Amino acid sequence: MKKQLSIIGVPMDLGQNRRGVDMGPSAIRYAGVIERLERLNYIIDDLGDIEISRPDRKELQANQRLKNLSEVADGNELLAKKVDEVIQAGNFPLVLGGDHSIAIGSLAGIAKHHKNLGVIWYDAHGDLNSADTSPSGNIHGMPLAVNIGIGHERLTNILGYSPKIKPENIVIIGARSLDHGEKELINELGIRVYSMHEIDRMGMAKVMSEVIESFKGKTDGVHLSLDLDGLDPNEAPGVGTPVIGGLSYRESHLAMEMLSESDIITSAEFVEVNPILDEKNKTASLAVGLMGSLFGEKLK
Ligand code: HAR
Ligand code: MN
Ligand code: MN
Ligand code: MN
Repeated sequence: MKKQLSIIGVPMDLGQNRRGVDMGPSAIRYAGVIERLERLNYIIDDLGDIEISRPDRKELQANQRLKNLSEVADGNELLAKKVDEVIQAGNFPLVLGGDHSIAIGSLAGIAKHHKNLGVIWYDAHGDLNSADTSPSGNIHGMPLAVNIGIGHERLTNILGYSPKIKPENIVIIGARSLDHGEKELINELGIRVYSMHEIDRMGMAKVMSEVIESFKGKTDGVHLSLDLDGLDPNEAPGVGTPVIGGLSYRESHLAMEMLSESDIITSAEFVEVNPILDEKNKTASLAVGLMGSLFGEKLK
């Protein structure tokens, strides 16, 4: 792993309906992310937060099928440029959300530096909706689709190219809430999914060995997009769309340690931390714990 990390906060809450997730980056910083990673001898450059424009109150969610489209697109454009700069400077981008719509900008900035970027989508959801299939119109349920080139042109064409990633380079881990249209797309494109069912049967160690093995030699970088709602809401209550029956902290901790050992991860984002829905910053602290493991913290 590169030793220079650039942290980018994205106070985005317009990809979904519940306010408060825009405070995710502050909550994660408050939970001690910088100190935690500095202790592991990383050189941290905290670039602060991307500016997100606020829609007019009466304009808010004017387009019910793609809520806050122009603000979400603008914020992601800025994020994409920032991430691109970080990679050009030779640093590892660590993006803090914000709702999951920010994966549109992160991946736009990252994928242009790779021919075959692998993506690990750690999430209760598939985030494979488009305006046509979305039950909610919330863009945070769409970023993975956008990144494979499906969705509104304002979103798919950020930084002027599309698609960003190939379906065969994606692995979804922790899924337990997929919409009808998402399931169809998964089957049609053969996207690999380790749902809770497979994780229960196989165990996280086997799942991660398979994932890591499948990326080796095939991808030229792997992005980790970790949505905190992939974890069980008993342990990570501070998320906007909790789904029971999720991954435990232990399983997730093991997954991060195995990724750390494999040394395949080249960029990462942690999203959907909502401190207003949290209990004493528990979810942000858990996110920081997972970052510690991902970046090599281990009791020897
Ligand atoms: N699938 C539902 C939708 O499209 C819920 C999506 C919730 N998404 C996130 N990100 N929290 O994973 O509205
Ligand atoms: Mn998500
Ligand atoms: Mn989710
Ligand atoms: Mn451990």
